[in-house]
Amino acid sequence: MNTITVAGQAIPSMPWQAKPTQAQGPVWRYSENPVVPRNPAPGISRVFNSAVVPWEDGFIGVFRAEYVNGRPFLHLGYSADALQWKIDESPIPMVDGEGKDYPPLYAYDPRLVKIEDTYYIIWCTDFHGAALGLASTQDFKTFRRLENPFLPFNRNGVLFPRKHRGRFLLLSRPSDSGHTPFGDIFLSESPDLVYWGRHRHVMSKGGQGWWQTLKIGGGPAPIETSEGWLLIYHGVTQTCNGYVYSMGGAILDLDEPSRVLYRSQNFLLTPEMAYETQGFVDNVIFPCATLVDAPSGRIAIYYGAADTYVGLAFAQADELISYIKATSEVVGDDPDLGRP
Ligand code: BMA
Repeated sequence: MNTITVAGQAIPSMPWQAKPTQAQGPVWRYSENPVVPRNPAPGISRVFNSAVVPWEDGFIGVFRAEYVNGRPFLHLGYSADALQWKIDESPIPMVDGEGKDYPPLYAYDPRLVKIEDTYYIIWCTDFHGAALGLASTQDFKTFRRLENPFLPFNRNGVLFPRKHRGRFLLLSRPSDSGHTPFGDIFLSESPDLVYWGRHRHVMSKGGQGWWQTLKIGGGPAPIETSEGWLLIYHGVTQTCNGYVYSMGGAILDLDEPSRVLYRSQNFLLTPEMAYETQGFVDNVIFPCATLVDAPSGRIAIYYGAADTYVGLAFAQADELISYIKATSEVVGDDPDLGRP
């Protein structure tokens, strides 16, 4: 009997394919991947690591668009079916609190989440080094930048989809100025999206799973379920040919989300297909968004592939959660509150 329930809205029109019989593990790829190919709009050479949400009669997304000069910015994309995307040719116009233009110097790895009646974009921006940028919109026309949550260096921010005890929750991975030779996931909270504190350690890299020995980072916004917050994340290992980015899964306590209840020691998806193993950066799977149909528990996972494409994968919430529990290995003080 299915006793695992998922919070949130029904999205019956979201993409879905049944699990192929030969699929291994609880996550399987969309057969027509990638969903965003190379050169998807004039001046844009690659789109990857991007986030989508339901919007009006269809879907809208914030896409990491790498220009023909190699610099990344955020562009909106529109779709009726969340599979065929039309990417805007101009970047998202950001303004400050007074309505004046306030464009980021660069922008990458966006996450997009709706909290109450507002959509928030969090991304990696420049602030004397890589830092988290934050902006809000209610209509996908006006995008107001808010204060950057943290000092540099921090490139990986993920907001929870609802307030917890009246506060916004943010997962992030503080780092150094380089390509992060270390990295655990931390949790911070804020009453107003300006002041952040009560920092807690959530998850360590490492454990038996060698695929996540170098660093880990949050992926899509956590999904609220009866078993806890389902967190899809990325883990990185270092090989003699460079880094390999895979997808992992964990379940955080609903009341105390800095506690890890379960965490699969196995990756959920690792680079295998040509669009994941060959691209601008080979061997990267970087999940940034999900669409979740709460009544059926269907999950569509959008991930960047090889820093070149947007890929799509599917999972069924109860199967995924059961797998994470069955293969769980919590690492170090993962199960603790993570207080300083
Ligand atoms: C990370 C980020 C991601 C990128 C990944 C692999 O540090 O910069 O944007 O997908 O590296 O290159």
